[in-house]
Amino acid sequence: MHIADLSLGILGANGIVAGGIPIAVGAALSARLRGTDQVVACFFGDAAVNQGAFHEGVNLAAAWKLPVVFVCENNLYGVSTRITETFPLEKIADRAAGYGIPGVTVDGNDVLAVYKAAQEAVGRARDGKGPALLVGDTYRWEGHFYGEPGLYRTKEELESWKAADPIPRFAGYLAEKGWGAEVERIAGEVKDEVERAARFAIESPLPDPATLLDNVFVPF
Ligand SMILES: Cc1ncc(C[n+]2csc(CCOP(=O)(O)OP(=O)(O)O)c2C)c(N)n1
Ligand SMILES: [Mg+2]
Repeated sequence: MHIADLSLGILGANGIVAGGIPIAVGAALSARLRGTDQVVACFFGDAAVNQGAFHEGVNLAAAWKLPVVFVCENNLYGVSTRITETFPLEKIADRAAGYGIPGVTVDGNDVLAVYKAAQEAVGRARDGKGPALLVGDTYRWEGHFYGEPGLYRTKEELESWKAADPIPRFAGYLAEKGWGAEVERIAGEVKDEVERAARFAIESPLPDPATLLDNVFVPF
């Protein structure tokens, strides 16, 4: 969640549910003012769509036709609250009609379906036609936080979603197309890279406490 890398255009995240949405709209306005062809992809959970910041951000982006794609990962729960307890419509994507933008629901565990829907929404945004709301139906296997008892859902529900795991599903598709060896090669490379990164972290010295407040305050 809390990943940032400005060199890759990843502006970061924050712990405020829906807090990233107005920031994404600001980034899209910045792209417009700078005259670039950048499109902002803004990710949030199902809980975010009931926040005021969602309404304000999506509304302004729609009114100004800003280049932003709002991507909602709908995993049915905000922490332990099932979406049916807090959301009156059948589909989150139906909210888009209230802003006059396209709302698309996609199987979030189908890599190619997500890619295709994202490609369309990004192309539209880049053509100056404004934002879209893209909702991927998916699931979170683990708790919202570590050690969570998980009493709000059944074992059967969890198991049925594990069976729909997008990774083996896509790997199976690639293997059918004759790309099995390539998938294994990439998986091996990724495993090595993760192990190298973990070793680097373990072997690196702890940060100097004197740097604690670096990047927290703007120097005067
Ligand atoms: C404005 C705000 N209210 C409440 C919280 C406490 N809180 C943390 S996560 C969360 C719900 C997150 O739901 P969702 O985005 O669907 O994430 P998931 O539980 O699926 O991981 C809440 C209410 C918060 N971080 N920010
Ligand atoms: Mg959720």
